[in-house]
Amino acid sequence: MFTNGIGVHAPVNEVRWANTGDEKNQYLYSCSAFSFKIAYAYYPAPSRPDHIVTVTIDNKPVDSFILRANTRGSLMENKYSFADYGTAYGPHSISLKIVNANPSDSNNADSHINIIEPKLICRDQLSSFEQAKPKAGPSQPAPSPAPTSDPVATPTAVTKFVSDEPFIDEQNGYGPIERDTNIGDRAAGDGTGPVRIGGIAYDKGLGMHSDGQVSIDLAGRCSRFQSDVGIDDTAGDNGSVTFRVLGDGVLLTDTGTLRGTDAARQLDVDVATVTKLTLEVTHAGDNWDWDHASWGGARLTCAA
Ligand SMILES: [Ca+2]
Ligand SMILES: [Ca+2]
Repeated sequence: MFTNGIGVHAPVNEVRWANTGDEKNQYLYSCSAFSFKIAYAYYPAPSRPDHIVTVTIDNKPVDSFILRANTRGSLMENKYSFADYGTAYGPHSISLKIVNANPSDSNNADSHINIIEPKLICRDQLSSFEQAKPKAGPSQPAPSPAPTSDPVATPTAVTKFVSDEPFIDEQNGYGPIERDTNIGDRAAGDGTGPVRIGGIAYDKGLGMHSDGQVSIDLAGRCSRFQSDVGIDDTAGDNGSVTFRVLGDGVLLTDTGTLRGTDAARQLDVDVATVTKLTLEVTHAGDNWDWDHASWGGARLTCAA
């Protein structure tokens, strides 16, 4: 793990890591794989050209793909095992090169690109992503709504809180996603209290910020997803987001725009056939200011 992310800007930009022994650069030769996600910082951006991303290992291009201008980019993890490229003991250098695909285009105004969670898998080392552990929520003297009892749950069903589950991928617009607290500031774990929507605090939940997305593996064992959603009270009357729930990439529900002045919206989604559940927050088409997006009491009903 190098950093949580790196912002780059076309027309041409290259990020390179090498065996310098520098504090910021791990010794690559103790590592077995490299991964990253990449996405545009701003979306939509109608005047933007496509961009070409090239991955180079030991000065040899091993992959190249296009970041389509009319998308946010790929939120999937791109992973490269060094053994596949003849460097079983780790390479001397790796680099990511990002190039404006339209050389005659001099307007790079919308070409802000984020390299998200560039990550090394190394011996005796876990990435910070893998080290991320759920933490206990703050004690709450104020009354908080417990999850309502599930009328369709059978005696063999259990309630699982999303904030207690491992994330199989995640992206967040401002620092990492917070478990059981509001988003706070940019640092991890700096939430200022529980997620709170319309004056109601929730012991469990997720503090997110647009544009963000998190996925968990349901393994086909869960029947319902339920959550209250809204702009966190830490944003006051500011902010505007949409909350979306996707199952295996298919949109299941979309709240439309919710603003800081809106009450919490209750979601109750059938996920019986879903393997990969994705919770997404968008900036609702205006901007990212104060888009403190909270999932209050986000939970699943699953087979015991
Ligand atoms: Ca934070
Ligand atoms: Ca917004």
